[in-house]
Amino acid sequence: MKQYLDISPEVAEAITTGKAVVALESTIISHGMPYPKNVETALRVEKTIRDHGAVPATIAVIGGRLKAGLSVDEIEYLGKKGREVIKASRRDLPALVARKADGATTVATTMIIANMAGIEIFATGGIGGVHRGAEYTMDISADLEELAQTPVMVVCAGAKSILDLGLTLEYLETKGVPVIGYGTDELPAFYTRKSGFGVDYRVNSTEELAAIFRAQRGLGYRGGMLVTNPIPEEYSMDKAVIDAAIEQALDEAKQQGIHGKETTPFLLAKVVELTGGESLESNIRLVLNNAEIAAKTAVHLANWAE
Ligand code: PSU
Ligand code: MN
Repeated sequence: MKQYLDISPEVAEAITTGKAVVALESTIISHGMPYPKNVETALRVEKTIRDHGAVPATIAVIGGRLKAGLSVDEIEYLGKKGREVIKASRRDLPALVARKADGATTVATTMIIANMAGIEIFATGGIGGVHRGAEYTMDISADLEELAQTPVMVVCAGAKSILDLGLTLEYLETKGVPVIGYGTDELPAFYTRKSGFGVDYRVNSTEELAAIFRAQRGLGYRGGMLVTNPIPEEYSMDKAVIDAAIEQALDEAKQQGIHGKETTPFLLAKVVELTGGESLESNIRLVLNNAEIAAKTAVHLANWAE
């Protein structure tokens, strides 16, 4: 399987010498934000990770090669192509590799490629989950199955309420995925710090995040863990504003018959359109915040002594 993988020289050196490394996804670049903010943010996130003592490894598929660690030009290329790039979840990798095509990696595929490269931790904005109405549509993100089977810690800001957050937590419980609140007892809802749903454990230090991940490995579990880190108070949005935008986005998606892999990107873009730049700015801030926590945790993981 490693015959399809290219690790950048900097990331390869960090992995072989046991330095802290943090993986980053690329769907957030191509589908999650408009150009050029997406490229600017991707580079800022990489810088935040470096500033906290770790090496960033942005992950994507380029010309059919699975890439761990992108150059600035490659990030610019994906950012400019935007939604023309194929959004690649688990089921897409075989065809992209065989066709030598490009793909932007979701949480699921970023976990797969990070794990292949030997990277244990990954920072992003929000994960996919169980969509509202999934009891009829069966629309459940492959991200959840990946968390169940791939040993990578994912640091996010919870999930947007475009999803059914209660069902998402139930699914994760069934699959045995620990859901940690970083400094909170409540699952954050991406743009807001609260959702009304409790997490499994509240953890207040990055040392303890590393300890739980090491214990999970020691127990021989195959899956990963989900760390939910609330958006900083000063950047969080008004709940009524964001809820109204999400309801409208869901209505429009229904009217236009949006389904399958288009659903998440459609809803994300609609919410940004309806709330102007405010939600985009919040999105950027929370990703930077997650990058910081992931980098600090990666340093503890790299320095771990049994
Ligand atoms: N949720 C967000 N921002 C995102 C995504 C989800 O708040 O950018 C992206 C991530 O790449 C995630 C993917 O893995 O969408 C989930 O898509 P789907 O629901 O089709 O599995
Ligand atoms: Mn889906």
